[in-house]
Amino acid sequence: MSYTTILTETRGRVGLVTLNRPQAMNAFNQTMLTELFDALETFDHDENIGAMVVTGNEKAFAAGADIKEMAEASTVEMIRQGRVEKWDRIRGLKKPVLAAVSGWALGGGCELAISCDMIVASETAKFGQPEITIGVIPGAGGTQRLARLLGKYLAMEMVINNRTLSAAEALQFGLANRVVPKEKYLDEAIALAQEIAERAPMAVRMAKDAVNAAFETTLTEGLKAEKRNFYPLFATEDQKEGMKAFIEKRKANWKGK
Ligand code: DAK
Repeated sequence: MSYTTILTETRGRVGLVTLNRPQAMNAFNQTMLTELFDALETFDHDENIGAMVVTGNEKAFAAGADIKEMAEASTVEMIRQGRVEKWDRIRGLKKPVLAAVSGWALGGGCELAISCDMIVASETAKFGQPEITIGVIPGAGGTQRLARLLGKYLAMEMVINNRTLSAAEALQFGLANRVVPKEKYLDEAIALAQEIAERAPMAVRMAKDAVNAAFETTLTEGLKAEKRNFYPLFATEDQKEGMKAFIEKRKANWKGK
């Protein structure tokens, strides 16, 4: 498929999507949003891919929604464009998605990063929700996800008062898995994704789903969700192979079934 606002490539079993509107700090216009989710869904359906990485460039992961595109929009137009539904598409992805973040991750850019399953950040990464400075609030999950990830007070400060987190703060407060020098963040994210992509595919899928259940529900319901994902794995060939390989002291040969 050919895209105009993103680049896609595969590296081993990793599908890489690069946001590519550098002239606008990778601000999301409608086309880029659609292309991003189309590309991720294509990788999600590809058996040769085990994990995805989303990245921007060194200066900007993404500076949020394209303010110039939506400045004159009415409420009705915003609703008709189905923006909320578009953002929901990332929640439907079954395979892990890693964000490789350098520079600005603002507004929808920060919301994209925290919609991913892991974040590898460069030392220059900066996370923020500046919507309040342009008279709106986050619309792609920022208020909810940041409150769950960081707790009420820091989330409140970011959303209400445009507090930006440095990469070091993101790591300290649990908003990044790791922070690495800016020359290495993408390689590091791809290497991590590759490691995950080489694991038993069905187990990875069930594990992702179970962890995500923790953000949706009570402990009791979450534990039920975990059990629902645990037992079916004993119906997979990979469970037999994984345990046999352990006993035979050899590397497992996953089949993805
Ligand atoms: N939109 C459009 N253009 C942008 C942009 C943005 N968000 N961010 C940067 N640009 C453009 C700049 O206008 C400039 O264009 P030219 O003037 O060269 O034509 C170019 O990118 C370079 O930017 P700067 O000259 O400003 O570069 P600096 O290094 O000085 O500053 C910056 C970089 C990222 C700190 C700054 O550009 C900035 O503050 N940008 C705006 C950040 C922001 O406010 N982001 C939040 C946007 S609102 C929804 C879901 C989500 C959303 C909405 C709805 N639904 C589900 C309904 C999300 C909303 C948002 O994200």
